[in-house]
Amino acid sequence: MTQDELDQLCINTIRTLAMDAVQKANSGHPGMPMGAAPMAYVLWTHFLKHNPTNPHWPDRDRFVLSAGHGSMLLYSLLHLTGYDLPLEELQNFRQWGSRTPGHPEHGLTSGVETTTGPLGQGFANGVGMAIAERFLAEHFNRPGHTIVDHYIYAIVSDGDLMEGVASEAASLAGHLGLGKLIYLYDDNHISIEGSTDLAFTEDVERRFQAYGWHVQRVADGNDLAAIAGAIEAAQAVTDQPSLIMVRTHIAYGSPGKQDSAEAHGAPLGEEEVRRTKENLGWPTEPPFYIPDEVLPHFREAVERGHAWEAEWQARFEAYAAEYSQLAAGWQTIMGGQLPVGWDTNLPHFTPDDGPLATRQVSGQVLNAIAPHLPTLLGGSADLAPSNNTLLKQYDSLTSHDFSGRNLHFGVREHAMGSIANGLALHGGLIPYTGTFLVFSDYMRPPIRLAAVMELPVVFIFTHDSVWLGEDGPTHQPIEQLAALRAIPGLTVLRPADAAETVEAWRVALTHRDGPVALALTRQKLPVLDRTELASAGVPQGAYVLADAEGERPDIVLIATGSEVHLALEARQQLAVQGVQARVVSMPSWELFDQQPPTYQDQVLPRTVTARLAIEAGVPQGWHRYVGPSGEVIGLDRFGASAPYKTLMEKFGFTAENIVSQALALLEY
Ligand SMILES: Cc1ncc(C[n+]2csc(CCOP(=O)(O)OP(=O)(O)O)c2C)c(N)n1
Repeated sequence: MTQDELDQLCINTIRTLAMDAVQKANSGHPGMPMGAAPMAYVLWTHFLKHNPTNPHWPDRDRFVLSAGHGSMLLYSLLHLTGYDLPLEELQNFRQWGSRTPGHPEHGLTSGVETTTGPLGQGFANGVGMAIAERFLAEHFNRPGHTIVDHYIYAIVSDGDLMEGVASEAASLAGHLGLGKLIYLYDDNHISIEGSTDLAFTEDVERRFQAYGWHVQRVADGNDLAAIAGAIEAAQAVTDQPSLIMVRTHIAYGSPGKQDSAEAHGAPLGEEEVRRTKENLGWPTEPPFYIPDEVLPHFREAVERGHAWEAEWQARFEAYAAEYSQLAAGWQTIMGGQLPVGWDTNLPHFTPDDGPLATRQVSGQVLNAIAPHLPTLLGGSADLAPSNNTLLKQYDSLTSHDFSGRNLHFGVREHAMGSIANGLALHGGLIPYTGTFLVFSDYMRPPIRLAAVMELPVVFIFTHDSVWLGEDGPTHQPIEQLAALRAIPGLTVLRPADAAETVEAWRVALTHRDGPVALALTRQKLPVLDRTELASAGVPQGAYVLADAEGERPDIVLIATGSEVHLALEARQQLAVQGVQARVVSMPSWELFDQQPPTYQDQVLPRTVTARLAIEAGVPQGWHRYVGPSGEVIGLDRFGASAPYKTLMEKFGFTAENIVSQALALLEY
């Protein structure tokens, strides 16, 4: 058999596995894998530096299937090249408990670098991975010792390129000159509704050139030599990301469905599968047929992978011999651990420090921990001075200097979230982002995906309530806290003062199996006197900050963030009237929900049914804590443009109103 024949056999194996799996599942997307199989084959057999038996080898190339609906392409490649994904898993495509879900899921299937499916996300994740690669190379490589040196490849589709998040990410990638980023564009002219002529007629080539990308075209997606040549040329360009536009045909080989949107998201049909196999010169039976010559050829990846990793390991040992501290640091961070002593310089605050906005405290914490966490990397979507996200002792990360620790995302919240996910996915970095809480809506998709993937990303949100004041309703979050709390697996923290903010950061950094959102104030708040009040019980999610005098509280006031101070004031006023109130500060619902029932009952005793929650946001969800006899002081309307103290008066966020509502609850 000639090499050409073997290549065709391998490519058609990918195609037919995709067709058969989708047909058997009676659901899925056969067309994309069939069209993109040749480019994937070239990339995976000639270029991708990976080790199928150790998918976590840190210096592997990353491969992102941004067009996640074509998941069978990836599953075929993983199986064929020798990852832990037996053929039975492909035969169980999209079934309960399989490792071949409809869209690739990071953490479930070995070799899947990121969860994709929501178009555009993988594109932007890859940009984060490429930033991570350059940053780590800059921080860890030493002359004669290269331990970080890999590419980030992706296959992206029309849908990916149509999504705004890809534009944001592409723009930043071009700006930063991410030369290790090489994307193959499955330019098949078809999306779900039909031809891309319906809605996508821009000049992609010139668009990406304008972003600063190196762009090439491959006229025939079956021309393996042209694809290989383009990848080589892309590798040779080290100061620009690369887009290789590969003209492909959806459902290539299918007599009835090639170039048709019908092949996008439905099985070809038994008859069409048979005709396609015949057309490709393939036996029509059995399904999931892998010719004898094919597997050994693909499985050469295993040997190659071993050799690559062994060679890297030897390099790492030489590096460790010369730079033992760096090597130890590398192992700590790549293991996802925090260096010992990372928290030694965490600041401590007392009321003598005067009033402080929690965003200010957050900035101080970041600056205190940054020297101990050399791979803490983040920034803001052009709001660093407001979000207090700047690491003051460090430079900006620029296209010329990747040692910088301040990442300027530009006004690109959506890509910021997805890039931060990419930083986390790459490994070795502790990513954080910053913007106003109201704009969390602009980055909700990556926050959700960070939660789906259980990624340790810290999302900083300042200006966390209507009390940001004069900017008015467009900038004042109302429903955002509730919306974030609705995301499973996301831990939302809204600290009430400096001490709670420090502890919130401690939680954020030690919480390694999911994202954390910090909601921080614009306005200054007094530092609570912890000699009189309880210490900040942030890890428990809620704690008794100030208890009622006597045995049992008449009422429990539950508040978060800035409203805790109002609750404390109300407690004192109630005491004058003979009502014993307990104040519970509740920085995090999620953490409180994880406490044992005994603790929950200590904080919110079942026997005390008079409960009043106070939070400057929609009341949605609070009833589970205040119960049927409780009440919520919240905001069921958008805000208004005015000084925040006026707004507090107008919206009833005063100690006096809390007192009168409390008394009403107690039917005084
Ligand atoms: C954010 C998002 N919107 C919508 C979809 C649904 N969807 C899946 S694939 C697709 C477009 C398909 O076109 P293309 O990207 O060209 O893939 P191909 O048809 O070539 O397989 C759409 C709209 C999605 N997955 N993600």
